[in-house]
Amino acid sequence: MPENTTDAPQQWTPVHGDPYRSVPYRPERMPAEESLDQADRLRHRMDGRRTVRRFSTDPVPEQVLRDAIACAATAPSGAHQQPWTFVLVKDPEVRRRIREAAEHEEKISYDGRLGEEWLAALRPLGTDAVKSHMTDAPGLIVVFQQRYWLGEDGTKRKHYYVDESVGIAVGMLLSALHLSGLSALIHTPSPMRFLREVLDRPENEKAFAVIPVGYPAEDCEVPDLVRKSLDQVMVEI
Ligand code: IYR
Repeated sequence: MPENTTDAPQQWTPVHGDPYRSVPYRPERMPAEESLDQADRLRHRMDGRRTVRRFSTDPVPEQVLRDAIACAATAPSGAHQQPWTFVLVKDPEVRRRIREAAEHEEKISYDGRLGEEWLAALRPLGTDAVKSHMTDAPGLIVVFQQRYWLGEDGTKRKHYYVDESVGIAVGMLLSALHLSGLSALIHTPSPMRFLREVLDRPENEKAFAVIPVGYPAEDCEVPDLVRKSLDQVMVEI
């Protein structure tokens, strides 16, 4: 890698910062005891996360949502292209329009588009086409993938590993929200084209997920699910 940008190839710009220059990275080494303790506590806190479909309308501190989005935006990404946009939807009218359009698509899906096998897999979750969480939950975050970079003059440049990058970022967002005391639902209305129109996003962006955020309703219940044990999901060789 060249040490400075002068003769560095620039073909995939724009970049943020100067990845051709390296800077020291010396995070303080955490003592093993503390590491074990942190990991064990984190594991249990994360295990307490549940997807919530019934939300209280109580407001959440908006800054928590911004901070969680800032956490998500620290995710690693292909070629550090950071191919994501997080839209924090506050306007109740816009939320109402998103709900209406999502319910329209979901109704078609639940009425048969998903197919019998998929509908059977969803049945135990009790989901249906009614998406009241989109207007009940006080926060709504819509995540878009930037499928490619689009310059102001219309120039397009390929983005790499977009699904992986945005998937990781959304995982970090859900973790940050949970660890900040909020509950969320990851919702993937399909097809999602309407979101680009309703939220007036550019042509290079494709909706990835709609995430209502808030506190569980007082009478909220969740399915009695059991997670796979570590033995079932991990192989050590
Ligand atoms: N997108 C639909 C259906 C749905 C699909 C899966 I996979 C789920 O885990 C839950 C729901 C909906 O949001 O209702």
